[in-house]
Amino acid sequence: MAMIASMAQTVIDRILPHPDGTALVGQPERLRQLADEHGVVLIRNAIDRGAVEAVRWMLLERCRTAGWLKEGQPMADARAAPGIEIGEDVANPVWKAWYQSVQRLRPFHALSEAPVLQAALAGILGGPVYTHLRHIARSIGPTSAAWTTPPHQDYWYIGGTPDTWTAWIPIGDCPETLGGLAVLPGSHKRGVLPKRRATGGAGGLEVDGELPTSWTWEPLRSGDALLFHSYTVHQGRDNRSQSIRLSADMRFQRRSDPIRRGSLEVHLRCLTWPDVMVDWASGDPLRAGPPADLRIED
Ligand SMILES: O=C(O)CCC(=O)C(=O)O
Repeated sequence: MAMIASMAQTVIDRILPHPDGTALVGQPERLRQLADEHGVVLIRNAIDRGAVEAVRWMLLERCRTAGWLKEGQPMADARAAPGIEIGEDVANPVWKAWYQSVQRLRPFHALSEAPVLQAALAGILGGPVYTHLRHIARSIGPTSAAWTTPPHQDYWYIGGTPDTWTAWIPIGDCPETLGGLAVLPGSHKRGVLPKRRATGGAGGLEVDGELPTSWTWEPLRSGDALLFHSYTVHQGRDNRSQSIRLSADMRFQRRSDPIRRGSLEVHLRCLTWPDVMVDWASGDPLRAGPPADLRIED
């Protein structure tokens, strides 16, 4: 495992609930207003809970193969093996094999197509949605401070249109002890913020400068989706439990807006798409590449 100096989450003094758009999915204009105001919207039950739990099971089977689960415990609890450090670690062949086998799971990618999630995004974006292909899965183990994602804007990594929204999707219920994701509401109105190299966590960059200390966070359940704009500052919260936290990041934009080519690749280029889809049915709609008129930028 790579050794990274311990770096926990940035100070959070006050925790507010996320702006909740669940009841507004059928009222796109009101949902868009909420999203424009805060840059973050929680949609409860955006995805069928059973579908998320099925993906959780597949990820946990792969965690067991990786040797990350404590023996003799119910797999559903995701109890981590003692002393194990788990986080995005491309240099670690065990993590890489876990990640490649997760990327090959069609049901994982299919979570992005959930009808309520898509309806919410169509409302927020105000037009037909294009779903990026680079879906991210995250596994964060206990004593994860070194792996906690620092405060950042997704735009730094995604580029393309700033009007890209990320869905952070817990793959399993995410109570306080598991950490999850905290968001700085309204920060999308501050444009692109200065950044510096971070010592840990996914991505390797963090906001350079003082940040307010009131964040939104709340416990999430399988099926919920936390949506935020690509300028919205957010950070992981430390996993203080004994279990592994599993989650996904999926991105969406208006179909008519430009997209950076990297958003169409397999995350971290850990595989090629033909390798990912090798066992998927030939007529599977998820096999379709981007539409010919998508405005792809390098
Ligand atoms: O899940 C996490 O720990 C952080 C995810 C995140 O911030 C991101 O992917 O942009």
